[in-house]
Amino acid sequence: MSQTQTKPSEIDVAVVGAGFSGLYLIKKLRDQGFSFRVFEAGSGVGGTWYWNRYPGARCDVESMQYSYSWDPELEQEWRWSETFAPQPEILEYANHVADRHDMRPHIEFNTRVEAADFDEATGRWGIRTSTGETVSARFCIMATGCLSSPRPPEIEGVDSYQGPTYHTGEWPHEGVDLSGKRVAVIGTGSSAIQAIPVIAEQAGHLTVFQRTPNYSIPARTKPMNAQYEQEWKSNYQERREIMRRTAVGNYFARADLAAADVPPEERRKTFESRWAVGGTRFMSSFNDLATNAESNEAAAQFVREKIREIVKDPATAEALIPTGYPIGTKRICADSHYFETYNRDNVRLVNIKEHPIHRITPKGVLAGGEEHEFDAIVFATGFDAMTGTLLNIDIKGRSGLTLAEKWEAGPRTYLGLMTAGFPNMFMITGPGSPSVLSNMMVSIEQHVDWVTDCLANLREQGAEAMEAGLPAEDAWVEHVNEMAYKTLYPKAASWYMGANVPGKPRVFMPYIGGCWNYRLKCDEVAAKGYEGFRLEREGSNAASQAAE
Ligand code: NA7
Repeated sequence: MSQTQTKPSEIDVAVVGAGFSGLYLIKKLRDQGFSFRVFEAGSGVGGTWYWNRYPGARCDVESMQYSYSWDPELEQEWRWSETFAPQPEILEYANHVADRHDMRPHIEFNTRVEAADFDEATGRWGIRTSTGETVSARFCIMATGCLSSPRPPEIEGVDSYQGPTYHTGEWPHEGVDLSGKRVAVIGTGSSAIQAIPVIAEQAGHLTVFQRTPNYSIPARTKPMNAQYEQEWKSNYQERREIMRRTAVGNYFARADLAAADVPPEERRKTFESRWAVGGTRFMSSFNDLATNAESNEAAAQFVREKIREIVKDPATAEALIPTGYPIGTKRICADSHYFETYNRDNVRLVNIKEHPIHRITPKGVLAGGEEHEFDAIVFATGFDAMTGTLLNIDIKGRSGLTLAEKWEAGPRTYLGLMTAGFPNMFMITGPGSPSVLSNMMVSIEQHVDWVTDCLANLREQGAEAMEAGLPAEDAWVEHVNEMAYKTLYPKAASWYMGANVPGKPRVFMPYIGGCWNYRLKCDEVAAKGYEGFRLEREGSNAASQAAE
């Protein structure tokens, strides 16, 4: 008997996705006594950590900081093996949480939500799934993740290739044996930078096709030190609170000095010490690296020198040097021996800006007039980030307006939580919220808490519907934009800007104003009776603007 036959088709809340957002939603909605169902396209929990099983995948947030704060016992019991957890361990953690809290009965696996249709007459969402069922839900919560629609390579001839191809974001669960093989990796973003050193060790020969060189800092992951772990475990709640009060949701020392205010030798010393510690915190060496072009260039120059020191072949080193965009404005990478990998005899870099890929052939890749033959091709070509997954669902709001129509010129949300015209549809870490610019665990918990408190509040006051008001949404979109353009971020053709997808509007999608400021704003809005949202009370069709 299928799971769905025993489930109600009328529920309070439909949740889309069983990653870390979906799992925490289960905990909260169950505690609050809502009826709900969770739909998950994969066969297991974990979201991004379920799909991204490519060799070398690991988190760039320290493991002690990349976990839930809502289970204090688990926080003490769970043991991470390394300072930066590898993907299998994070997936194990997600599975453990699901089992420990008996969450699986709430989740329908292998079930993709294909459409969500708002019925104005009933004020309910019709959620149509890939099993053919349509569920009626008062509320719909999109816990669909920010990097969950892998982008296939738009390269001519892909289908003609006769060997196996793999996308890092859809890596086979059974693993891939690349030993002794001639392998191509196309792309040099975070995924490729993590995968390349591991693939190089297995493969007979590896060729990397690079379009844009990337800045990367050594992660310097190491086995978990018992004393360090204990320090965290003895101070967890206090440190979690400190994390919430930061701009990016991480616990580490931030400089309150501007690079512009210190002499070059001192800058260098600081960069050296951050490089030695490792990880993306390098970008917090000074407080002006994201805003001051000269300071940023000093940091970029430092990393370029490191690349030249590490990579022995000068021509390869030069090809790997990132130029033309400020450091950190494409997501900064954290690697384990990435640049060193180019010193191996079995690794070759092809700079496709100089030797463009003409097409993929039955045997391999034709680039710069040369045909490279491969036994396997790995596409590390990224994602249709932040909006791709939402827009792949046929979402229709009031008057049949589709989300794709509404977001034609880029995503428009109020606080990244809701979008006007789509009542009762919430997004977890949606565009217009700090999301990918922060420790996702911190942002996920903040959003799930805010949304579920909101649902409880609506229930208490007998409100049936809530919707982002257009004026508040317009003001928020303007604010998100204004904040982004105070920084150097819009200068890069990044996935933050939608620039990696041809035809996608160029809009800086996440909110860069900082996690803590953002949280204060969300809390203030709630405290003012959901200021800027429109609430509809029971028995009344008239929407009322929440108290100013
Ligand atoms: P990214 O960061 O979007 O990287 C994708 C890479 O693939 C990047 O180097 C692209 O070059 C390259 N790319 C994309 N399409 C092509 C084609 N057609 N030909 C050649 N090269 C191409 O994705 P990741 O998966 O690495 O990382 C995504 C996020 O996941 C990451 O930031 C972490 O937050 C986790 P480009 O730079 O566009 O020139």
